[in-house]
Amino acid sequence: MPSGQIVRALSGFYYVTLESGEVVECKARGVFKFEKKKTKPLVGDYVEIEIDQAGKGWIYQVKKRTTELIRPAIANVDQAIIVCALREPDFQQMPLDRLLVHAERENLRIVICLTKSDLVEDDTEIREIRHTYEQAGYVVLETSSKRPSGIDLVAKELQGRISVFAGQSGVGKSTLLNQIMPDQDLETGEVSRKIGRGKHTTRTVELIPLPDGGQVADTPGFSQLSFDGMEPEELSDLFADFRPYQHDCRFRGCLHRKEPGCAVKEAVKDSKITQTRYHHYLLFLEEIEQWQQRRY
Ligand SMILES: Nc1nc2c(ncn2[C@@H]2O[C@H](COP(=O)(O)OP(=O)(O)O)[C@@H](O)[C@H]2O)c(=O)[nH]1
Ligand SMILES: [Mg+2]
Ligand SMILES: [Zn+2]
Repeated sequence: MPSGQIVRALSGFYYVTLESGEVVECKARGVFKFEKKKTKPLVGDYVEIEIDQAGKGWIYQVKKRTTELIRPAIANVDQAIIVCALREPDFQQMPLDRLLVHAERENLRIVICLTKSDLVEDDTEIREIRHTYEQAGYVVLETSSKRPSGIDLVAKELQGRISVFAGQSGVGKSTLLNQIMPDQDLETGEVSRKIGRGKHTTRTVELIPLPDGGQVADTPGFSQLSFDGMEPEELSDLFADFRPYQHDCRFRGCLHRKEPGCAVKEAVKDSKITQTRYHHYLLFLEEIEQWQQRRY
């Protein structure tokens, strides 16, 4: 019984790459159960298939997933490359911080990739961004697809891992991937100058094998970024720069807001956590509480 990995899903068909490298078009035999919930096969799933007498492929078993993303629907991803443009559109910290929370929640390794560095003249801003996120422990890379520069650094981080690219439309994800994998020729979109946003050009979820091992998914990545279902107490653990301090607060379950003896607020005062990161934490906390109020 051949086993392989689903690398693409389209209109009820799953494309499974076997160990031999052959790709078989399959359908799923019903639904599968993991941890008591029913589930459909996902791109990224390791599966066992059967080829019937008519030559049709059937998925009959899906192996346990290490990770499971919902939007994009993809299994077994190890790493998120969070892509932010420095210009066109201008760098904004809030969407980055939001993506970080979601990637942390999925337990993914995280790399921050700052694109379009060719459009930045003064690198003060880049230094500040680096300072904030390297302090939090993240790998921060700068790239330009125009020069080009930094592309090899991204390629190195991708080696041997299954990565998903996350980031707003128009930041340069597909352009970057095209430079890493020139024979893929993914569709890219011109940024509309009027609205300053890119077109939605990337649609299907597909895992693309890398020349030096590993795979990437060219998808819009974490497209629904609500905090629905999250608990307020979970949030500070998803801010990597809060982690060294959050257990030193005077009160257990401290939400680092107005509580006395808060080690996180102390770290903000000492510039070990930036004001902006702390401010975004407070905003997200409020958002989570609002979600909860709506639920109960
Ligand atoms: N100046 C500059 N433009 C870039 C760079 N990377 C991408 N772009 C442009 O940004 C636009 C959106 O790129 P695309 O890869 O489609 O973004 P995606 O939506 O994130 O996949 C395109 O017009 C690209 O030519 C870069 O490094 N420098
Ligand atoms: Mg794209
Ligand atoms: Zn605290």
